[in-house]
Amino acid sequence: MIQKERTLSIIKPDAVSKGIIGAIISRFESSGLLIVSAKMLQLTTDQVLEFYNEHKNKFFFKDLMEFMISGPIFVQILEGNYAIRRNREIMGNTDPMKALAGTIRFDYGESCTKNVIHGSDSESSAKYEIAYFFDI
Ligand code: RTP
Ligand code: MG
Repeated sequence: MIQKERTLSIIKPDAVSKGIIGAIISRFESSGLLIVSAKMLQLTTDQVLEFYNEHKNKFFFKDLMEFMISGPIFVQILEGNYAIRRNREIMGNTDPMKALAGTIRFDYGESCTKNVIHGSDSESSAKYEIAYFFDI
């Protein structure tokens, strides 16, 4: 069955500063996920609070905030068959130590905070997050 979907992906500041944007994008493309729009930007504290609002009271939020404003990010819309689930599979577990071998976070992640990449986790979050960053 084919279910064409779009999802939001963010290459986080750790990955941008390591110069692995290209390596990560290659993994999307070789997994059948096409980049339909992309841009580089730096988040403000207000934007992190808005974007990660569900986590604002969690113990890790301060670290997440400091990390996400620490440098530029690369944001993209990915499109493909079951793109939301497929992207989460390619990313791997939030904790790189628990991620499966061959996933992006297993290969490049340093910690639960510095874990390289974000991906929408449901159809509703994909819709919200795409609209948050793009006018399409
Ligand atoms: P994301 O939203 O970034 O795609 O990651 P995720 O769904 O795998 O994980 P989530 O639970 O939504 O957490 C969002 C981000 O917060 C940081 N985090 N740190 N120190 C910790 O235990 C911890 N837990 C989460 C990570 O940067 C995570 O991606
Ligand atoms: Mg999440």
